[in-house]
Amino acid sequence: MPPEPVATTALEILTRLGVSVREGDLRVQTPIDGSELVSIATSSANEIGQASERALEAYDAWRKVPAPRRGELVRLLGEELRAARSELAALVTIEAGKIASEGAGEVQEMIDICDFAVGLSRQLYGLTMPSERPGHHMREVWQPLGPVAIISAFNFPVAVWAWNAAIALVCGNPVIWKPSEKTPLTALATQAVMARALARFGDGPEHLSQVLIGGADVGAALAGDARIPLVSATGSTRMGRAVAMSVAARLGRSLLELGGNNAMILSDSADLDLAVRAIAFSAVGTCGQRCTTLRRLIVHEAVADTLIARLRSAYETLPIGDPRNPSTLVGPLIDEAARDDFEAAIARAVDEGGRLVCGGERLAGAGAYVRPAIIEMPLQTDAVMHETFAPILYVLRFERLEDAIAMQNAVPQGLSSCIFTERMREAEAFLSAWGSDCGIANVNIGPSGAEIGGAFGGEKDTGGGRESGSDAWKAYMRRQTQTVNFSGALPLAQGVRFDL
Ligand code: UN1
Repeated sequence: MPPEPVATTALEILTRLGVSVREGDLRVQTPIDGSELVSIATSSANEIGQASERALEAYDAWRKVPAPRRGELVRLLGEELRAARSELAALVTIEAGKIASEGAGEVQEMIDICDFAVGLSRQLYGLTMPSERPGHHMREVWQPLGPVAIISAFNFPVAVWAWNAAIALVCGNPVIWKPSEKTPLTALATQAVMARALARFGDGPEHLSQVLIGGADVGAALAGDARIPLVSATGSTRMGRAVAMSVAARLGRSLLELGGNNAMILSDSADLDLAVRAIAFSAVGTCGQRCTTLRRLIVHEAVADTLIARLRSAYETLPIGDPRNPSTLVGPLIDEAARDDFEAAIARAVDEGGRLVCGGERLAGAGAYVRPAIIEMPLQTDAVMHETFAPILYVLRFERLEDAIAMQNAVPQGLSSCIFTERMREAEAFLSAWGSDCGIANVNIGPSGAEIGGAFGGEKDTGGGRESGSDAWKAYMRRQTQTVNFSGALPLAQGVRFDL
């Protein structure tokens, strides 16, 4: 019996999750075979304008709800996500083309951040400061901020929303989500899961969590809307720059998580067994479509030939194909345009003096499947400086660690980085103030697959924002310094006298 068409499964999952799809002009296709799943309606200009107004109304009520009670909503969201885990994961695989285990991992990431945010709802701590004036006290209180717009990319179609939404909600802020126009179905499914949590919660305000479907125009409208104090955007540097300029023009706040060009420095002391596994996962996992994907391997001359040979044989046996098949490790690229970019980047790198070690071909048949490529480069040419969202690994050689670190920092992006070494001095130099200039720096771990507990983001063209764990929540709140006088007198700070 032939397998069921992908669209049938997708629609079945949506029905099971209680999502009713409004038909329209936006063609949603599955990267599994490039076929159309459904055509859905985009949000009208009127709906986009209304969303901020509605979010402001929700904000008015939500900020009055005690933070631990707000945490209860996020706890319920975590429960509902656990219940919908397999459906949502399967939909991520169908719509974004992630292999089954990564689809499940993405939903797990949502659950993890919910758990984190529930705890956080009782820990939105501010400092107290000693006042210089007698009978006064000073303290810092973190207040809700207002509606938060979340612009997310196709490659983490649901987890990135959760990083932002779970935190924003406990901080007292409603959320408006613009998912990638390539992955609206997973967003609608997540919104249905959220609706269940809200129904169980009972008295949450309407429109606390909204979704707008559409392209760059929707993002631009949100970025320019002064009713939205924070816009959190994930995607390309080009998109982020446009959002940042529009938000800055109205003196709003933006939180940007943009392109990466992540490197691994591999010392001659490195454990090669470990390194080969880490390289494979971080360079070809998600078909090279993570912002944290390993794109540059900076390897010590003494081990370069051995390592390249080992990588070549590991790449030769990579199971590439239908991401629903449990033995597949490399699924498809998101679409044909991404495959064109992959091929163009390889041609450019070869033109700039690169030697194609392996891969780079397209696979026959439906869907944008490719063989991940390894290219040895003489130096960091334009192709290497540029983030191509596809599985291309550029290999560069070094002799002195200082040169490797300089090379690793010489690109415009600054998201994630790592070193493989068994030498403490090398590891610590890499982690020092004159080491990696990225937001993430790892030792003996690849650059991708971060846990939610840390602050996630990077510097330079990556945008400078931090999401997810640690104290990233502070970006979603308004810091207020409060001074209270209980002295009965009116002493002025700095000893200033102003006696009437
Ligand atoms: C992204 O690709 O936009 O560290 C986010 C990782 C994931 C998040 C990636 N936890 O690879």
